[in-house]
Amino acid sequence: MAVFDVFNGDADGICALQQLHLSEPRESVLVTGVKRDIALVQRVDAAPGDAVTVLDISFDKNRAACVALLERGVSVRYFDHHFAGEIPAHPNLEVHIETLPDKGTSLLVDDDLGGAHRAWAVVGTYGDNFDEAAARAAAPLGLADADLALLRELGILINYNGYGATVADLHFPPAELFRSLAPYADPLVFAREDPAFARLREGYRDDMARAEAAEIVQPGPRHRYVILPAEPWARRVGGVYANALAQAQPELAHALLTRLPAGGFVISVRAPLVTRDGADALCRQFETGGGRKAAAGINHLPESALDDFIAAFVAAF
Ligand SMILES: [Mn+2]
Repeated sequence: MAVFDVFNGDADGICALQQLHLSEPRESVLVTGVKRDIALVQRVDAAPGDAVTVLDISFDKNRAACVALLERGVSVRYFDHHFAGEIPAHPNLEVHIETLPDKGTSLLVDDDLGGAHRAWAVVGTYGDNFDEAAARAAAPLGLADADLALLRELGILINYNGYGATVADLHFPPAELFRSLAPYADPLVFAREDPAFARLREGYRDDMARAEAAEIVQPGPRHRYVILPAEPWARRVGGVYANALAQAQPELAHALLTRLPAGGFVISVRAPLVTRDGADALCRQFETGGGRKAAAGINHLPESALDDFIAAFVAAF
């Protein structure tokens, strides 16, 4: 019988899997990708009797592939906190899905394991930006402030490693990063001793420094945007830098435009943090736009539509 572990390549996905492997050490086939690569179950080549665990990717986006596995006689165990839609009842499907605003997959796995590897759940929860939930989960561990801060930094760095257009953009392919973490029962030891941590910390600092050197344009009274080049560092750091800009100027709306290798832009929009509204409505005006009220994006804006986008951005906020 073969075992497959399918997981989002961000911190929440990796730390969810880390907890399961520490509890049930096993050989498995790892199926993962960049953070936004979420249609992963369709890549699983399982046979009748095999077992598949899926972590931190929307059931809605993987329903058809899961049903196909179940019909083939494969058992599926699913942990996630994104929109799920309808979940079929099947004797070989075990589901742990909750869609609370501050509970990620690492905490769902932590529930199932009775808190056995809590420190890793805390790392994954910080990675998903659920700072208060992470601090609450960490309270029983009685950590010193500096150690809690190190768990938070580790979560941010593993999350940062997941951003890129393809795995080639990343410092570490997510499966490789997982294998680096796997021997460590204590994430603090990983952070202090493993060279992968130092490399992520340096990469993060370098990428942020390059982003901060790019010109910030102010096309309106409440509007700032930045254009980044078609380089791997820009694709890695864009989402993190957009959040940093928004936090530094909470009254302002922000747009981060990253040039695509084939021309045009991929865009991240952050509504002013004081209102957290309007980003989705702006982005939906463009063909490949979508997202949430506070944070939305456009997957491909042609170069010729740049002026239209800036005008719509100024009109929207
Ligand atoms: Mn998550």
